[in-house]
Amino acid sequence: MRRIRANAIAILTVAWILGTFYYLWQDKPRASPSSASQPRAAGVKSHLPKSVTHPPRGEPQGQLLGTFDEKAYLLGKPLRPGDDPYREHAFNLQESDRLGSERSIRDTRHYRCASVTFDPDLPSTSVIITFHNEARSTLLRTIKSVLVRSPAHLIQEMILVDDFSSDPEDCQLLSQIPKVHCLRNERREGLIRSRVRGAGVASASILTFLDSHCEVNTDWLQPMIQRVKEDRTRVVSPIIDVISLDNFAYLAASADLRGGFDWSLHFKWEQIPIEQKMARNDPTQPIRTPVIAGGIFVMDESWFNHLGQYDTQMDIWGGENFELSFRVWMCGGSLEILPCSRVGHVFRKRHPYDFPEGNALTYIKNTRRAAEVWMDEYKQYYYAARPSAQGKAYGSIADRLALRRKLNCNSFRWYLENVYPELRIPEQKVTYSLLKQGELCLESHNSDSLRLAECKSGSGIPASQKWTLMEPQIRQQDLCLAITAFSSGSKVRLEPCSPKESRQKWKPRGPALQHVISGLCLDSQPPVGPPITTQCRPQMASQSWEPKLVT
Ligand code: LR7
Ligand code: MN
Repeated sequence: MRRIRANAIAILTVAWILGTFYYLWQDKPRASPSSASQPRAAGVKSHLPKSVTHPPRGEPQGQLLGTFDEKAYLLGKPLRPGDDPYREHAFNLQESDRLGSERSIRDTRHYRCASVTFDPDLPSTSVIITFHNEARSTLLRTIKSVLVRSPAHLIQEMILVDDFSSDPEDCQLLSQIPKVHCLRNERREGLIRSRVRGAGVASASILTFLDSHCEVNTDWLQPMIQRVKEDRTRVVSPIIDVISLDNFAYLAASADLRGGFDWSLHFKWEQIPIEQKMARNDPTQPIRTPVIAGGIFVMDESWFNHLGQYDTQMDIWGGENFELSFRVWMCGGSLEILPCSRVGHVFRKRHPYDFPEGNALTYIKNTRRAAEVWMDEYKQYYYAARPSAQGKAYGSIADRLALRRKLNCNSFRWYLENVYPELRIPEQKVTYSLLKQGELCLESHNSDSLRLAECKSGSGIPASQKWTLMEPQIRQQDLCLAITAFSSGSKVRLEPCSPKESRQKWKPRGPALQHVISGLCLDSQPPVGPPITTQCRPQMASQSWEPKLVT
């Protein structure tokens, strides 16, 4: 009897110690963020690949892949001895091939995620994966992880969009797997148009986008479908774990990160603001994010179409995640990261594929389109951070501006105030100048009218003589110089600045100031009366406005 009691106590003690360790390990503080595009892995040991694999839940292995011959597929493209394993894919192909089509990975979620429950009647999803020359082993592992780690009834289909890879069989053969369909582009389109094509044939009411080198983790799908089912305007993504590009170890990413960016439109992971972090008493709750990384997210299909899918004039890679993120927030939706959903992704240091127009030009074209359509007057900070973007071609944005009007979206200012107040607005180096004509200066009076008056100097310069020349605007605080009619002789006055107002757009022409659309110049004739616009004759004294910087 005593022996039994002693044993029971011993067992309980061991269980208690193990439990405490498990708890501490799960709740341990996470590592600080990295500013690179790869999230810093949390302070846990990597899960090095093992040879053991769990049998897929509910589905016998054979039925899962149908007639697909996995061995033949993988052996069809072996890495030849002596070849650089990083050359073709910018990750270690040898390691990826060694892992084969499936492996077990550590469940990296917070332990409390395991007890979260979901509606029994969640809608199913179409999974869309676009790829250009993906390695067979990573692509197959992506697909198989979805089939193995998702409840079968939630996967309506998987749509592969082969973006004109060199070998059409990479995709074709995979369509022997039940539920897997393959579309092939007849020319290289880039991931944006490829995703739109995939979404176009999707039959489920919810779309799930994945990169072609992912491994989804335990119960990754249900939290995302649940949130979108409750509110179709939510666009949700998982925490993106890190699959090492060298040894393919699966590493847990920090759960305290969200998506952010700087003014050059460079994506980065950043810490959740401290107040939000303090308020988080439930680690299973969603994290609001200003932008998503872009590759892995779930979105209601009708909401995707209503919001205008993607900007299909963006090419190859880059920028579409900003365009989508701004659009979702500004047009009535929201973006979330769901900590109970985890998907691993192979982060790379370089693009393994070519950009027909060059990498830099393509990124500029795409981000310029996002900035021009969505960033209003704040686009000036984008140009200031990326001066090389100025003057580069970006095509017509008329359709996207029309879409923005039709959807009646909020301003970028609203987005900054409500969604991303942490984004620091660069200090404006405002320089003032007088606009001199001989001894006289252009001056405002009675708030909106103009006249010429004797120039003041030194500390005696009144605000009414100080102008800010921010092409195309000529400003005094929030008021802008504007014509009142497009014909010669138009009165010129001050009115509240509006970035789209063409009556407020000017450019220098020699010593004269020319109104951009009418082509007329600011003229002080009649001599003492208020200035008007007349035919440009920049040599004329009455059209000459000499800027003189003042402090
Ligand atoms: O021409 C192309 N055609 C394609 O189909 C170029 C690429 N692709 C495919 C490619 O095979 C891959 O499946 O598009 C996908 C994304 O390309 P990657 O994996 O080379 O780029 P990435 O991982 O750096 O991509 C991140 O940023 C992109 C910006 O355009 C997209 O939004 C990607 O989806 C996005 N990936 C993720 O968000 C996963 C997490 C990484 C981060 C941060
Ligand atoms: Mn990727």
